[in-house]
Amino acid sequence: MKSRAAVAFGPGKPLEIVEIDVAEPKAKEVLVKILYTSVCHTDAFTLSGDDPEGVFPAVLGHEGAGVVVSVGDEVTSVKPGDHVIPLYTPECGECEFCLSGKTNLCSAVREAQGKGLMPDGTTRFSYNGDPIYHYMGTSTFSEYTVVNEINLVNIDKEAPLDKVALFGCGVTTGLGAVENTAKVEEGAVTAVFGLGAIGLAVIQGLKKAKAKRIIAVDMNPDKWELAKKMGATDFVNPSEHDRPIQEVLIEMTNGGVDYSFECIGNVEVMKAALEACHKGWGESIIIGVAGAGKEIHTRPFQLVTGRVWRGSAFGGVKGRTELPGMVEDFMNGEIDLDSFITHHLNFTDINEAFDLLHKGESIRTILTY
Ligand code: NAD
Ligand code: AHE
Ligand code: ZN
Repeated sequence: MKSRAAVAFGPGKPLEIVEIDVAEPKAKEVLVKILYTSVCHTDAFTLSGDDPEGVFPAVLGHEGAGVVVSVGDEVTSVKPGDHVIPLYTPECGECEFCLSGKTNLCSAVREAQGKGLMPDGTTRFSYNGDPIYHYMGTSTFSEYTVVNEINLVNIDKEAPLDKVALFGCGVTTGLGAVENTAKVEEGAVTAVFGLGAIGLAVIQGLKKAKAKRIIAVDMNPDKWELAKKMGATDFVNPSEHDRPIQEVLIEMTNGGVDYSFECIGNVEVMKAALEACHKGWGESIIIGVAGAGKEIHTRPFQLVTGRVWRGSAFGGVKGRTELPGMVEDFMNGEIDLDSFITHHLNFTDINEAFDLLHKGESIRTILTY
């Protein structure tokens, strides 16, 4: 079938809205009509050419929601008409990773997914007869997309898809990093570096966990208002200090924070976030995605003396098992999604959504097909 899509033809180039061909779903695959998508910084990261797994031309996009159109053979968990959220972290429930009880990283289709391919080594997208790559197992920047059944969660039909699309990445990642990865306890002293959707969702999670202090760190003071609304108690702008920001935080907290979260993707900030942690027990969670060739560094003594570095992907959340519950929490008013939605645009204005994100003017733009 034909589908409107925003195609990334090459690194650093604006997306082009074109009509692509989308093939029928094969066995264990599903054709989904995406109704809403938003842009996460990771899409911008891959489009920039910094992603070692970035392949072009591709249909990017991994934060969206839609309706099942048709299913391939052997699909049992969804049917046409079901409302779904595509998951870049799938859940097969059968692989060594899924069965370990230790991680949400499913290995069933990860290798092909990282190459922009379906598990049979081919793509379902083409343009003028040439293949177009998939992205993160989701490709929500096409009105019709084909995904593996295990990359989909079936959700409550009553849930507003233009809001719960945010569970596809940003909000789930931030909330999960607090609850599953850091396991923050009541009364904790915390710092959050980077106040985009991820950092703000971390703040919302910290408020829920009853953290005593939530220090929000960002170079852009315009982010403070929303951070405060979400529950931040202090704001620090590194550009207003002429010494390492970790020193400022250690002084502010009488020895360092119990937990810090890096939500930017900057390896120098990752070092600062780790070193801002309290000796003996402070834990720093890396959420931000850093570009090809970048490496983290600190004196090993920082770890010898009890600080811990952890990473978090999709907030440690097992999407098919846990997202229906998070959707219900939103419906019951326990999770705020509305505050993240700063802009609405038509899908064809997707490059404007990228510009707003780059300029720091948006948190999330909901794009309507
Ligand atoms: P965003 O662009 O909306 O937010 C980033 C924020 O960081 C901005 O407010 C910006 O002003 C601030 N910032 C940039 N440089 C800074 C610095 N040196 N010091 C302080 N603040 C600085 O991005 P986002 O969509 O919230 O994504 C944030 C990061 O999280 C990205 O790296 C993204 O790729 C990553 N991410 C990771 C996961 C995961 O599962 N691990 C999931 C989603 C996003
Ligand atoms: N492709 C990159 C890594 C990208 C990355 O770290 N992705 C995060 C999700 S970002 C969502 O906005 C993630 O979940 N990673 C785990 C995984 O299996 O991809 C690279 O460096 O090659
Ligand atoms: Zn994302």
